[in-house]
Amino acid sequence: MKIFVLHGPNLNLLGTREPEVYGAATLESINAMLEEEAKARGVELKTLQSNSEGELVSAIQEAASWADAVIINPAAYTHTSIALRDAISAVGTPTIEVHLSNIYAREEFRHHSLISPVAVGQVTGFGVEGYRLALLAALSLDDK
Ligand code: CA2
Repeated sequence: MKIFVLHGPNLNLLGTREPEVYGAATLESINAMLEEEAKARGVELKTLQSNSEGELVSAIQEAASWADAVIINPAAYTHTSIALRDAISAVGTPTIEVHLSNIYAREEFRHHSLISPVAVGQVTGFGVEGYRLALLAALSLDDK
């Protein structure tokens, strides 16, 4: 099984700013944890972070030719990007949405996700652990 992990805008800042909201882990450490989990389970994993909506759309399109599942934290694009939603919907690769924080316990504008209607499911509010849960959820798709 091959899994693509996509991190959206500003997530490259993890561990350097706002640790009270997003925790102390860096993006590098999250990716390393995921690589380790994937290796232990015999799964291939590729990760990408981009601040650019277009780059994320292109990455989703390109991954359709090789990825069995996508794990995405679309960050602020969760709440704004019809382009990302359309890409996920168009390619049909099973996609799991992840958020470090509980978006429903935060500002009103974060309560609505344009991505969740086209995702298999959403993990929100469990910090870094949410990525591990998403990986397990992606693996479980193989049994479906
Ligand atoms: O909780 C999440 O994972 C979010 O996707 C994070 C986004 C936010 O816009 C979503 O509503 C919820 C923001 C990512 C910004 O990441 C930063 C990391 C460190 C310092 C500042 C921003």
